[in-house]
Amino acid sequence: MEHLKIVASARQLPELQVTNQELSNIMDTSDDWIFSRTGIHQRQIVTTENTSDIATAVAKQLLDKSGVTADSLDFIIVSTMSPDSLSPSTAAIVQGAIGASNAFAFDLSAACSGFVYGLSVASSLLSTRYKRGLVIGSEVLSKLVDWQDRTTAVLFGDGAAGVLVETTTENVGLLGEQLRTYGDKGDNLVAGRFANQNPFAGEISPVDPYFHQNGREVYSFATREVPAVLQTALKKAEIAADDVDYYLLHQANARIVTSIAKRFGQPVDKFPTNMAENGNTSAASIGLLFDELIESGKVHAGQTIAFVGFGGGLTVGAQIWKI
Ligand code: 4VN
Repeated sequence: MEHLKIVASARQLPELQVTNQELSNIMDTSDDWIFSRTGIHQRQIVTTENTSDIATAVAKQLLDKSGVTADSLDFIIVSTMSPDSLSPSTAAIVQGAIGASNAFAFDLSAACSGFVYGLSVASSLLSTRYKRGLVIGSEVLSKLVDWQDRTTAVLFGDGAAGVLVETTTENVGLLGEQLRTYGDKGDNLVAGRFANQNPFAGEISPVDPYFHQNGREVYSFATREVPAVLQTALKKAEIAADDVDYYLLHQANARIVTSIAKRFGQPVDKFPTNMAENGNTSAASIGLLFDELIESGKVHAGQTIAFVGFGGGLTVGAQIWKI
């Protein structure tokens, strides 16, 4: 039987690092205020790149690391809530930039769950007629942030990360998953509401390009929903919570990760974090964390790893992988 293998991972962060201290020079905030509430010390912010640029850098690294050619790719999925444009999709721009002439490409919009939802779609594609593809989370959230709003501007960072996945006969793969969407709660995390300027349009409200969240609601959604969804994913995978080596959660907030670990009854050191350095990078965060841990050798082949995304939609998704 054919299985699914993560062949390579890669990440790309913009060069400019912006510390909490530096933010406190441009808005009324402080390192202590930000760090105590979120676990974030700094983030990377683009100066010239767009979402497709950092995604393309990840795609090129993935090809280099796995030693495959661009024309051998069957598909490219870019999960993002901050695309360059609605058309062309960010994935299509990446496909053109790397010359993946045999690949179809499309963006996936699932906010902070984008990486997990993207891997789910990839696994379905690979179980039918395709053999190899890229799943990349790429975000330039600094475009969506209201820089006058000190309650949200301090939370986010820009970045991209992804994996090359292909079919294999090795005994690895996606063992189980649970994806859920709660559209009735969607107003708790919004961004990118355009106006309709057509001559027949009445007023469409609310119109607002910027990111807004009801932090308290999203926080309690995450701490309640993630343990439940994770439990179901484990059950489907027929794996005990103790047998998972690491739980790689969306890096929204250090306190959320800690309370999920406690509620789930697993040691906090199985829940590594990197929001201190990267801030919240939405669809890029799990891939960034995965690639850092692969690079350090902490995560390696043979382990059982959980990927857990949660956020805008509201969406949540958990996957159990043998890598
Ligand atoms: C998922 C989550 C969040 C999120 C929610 C709340 C929150 C991030 C609320 C309390 C506040 C500090 C910040 Cl759980 C965001 C996304 C979007 O990627 C996804 N921070 N906080 C405080 O004052 O303590």
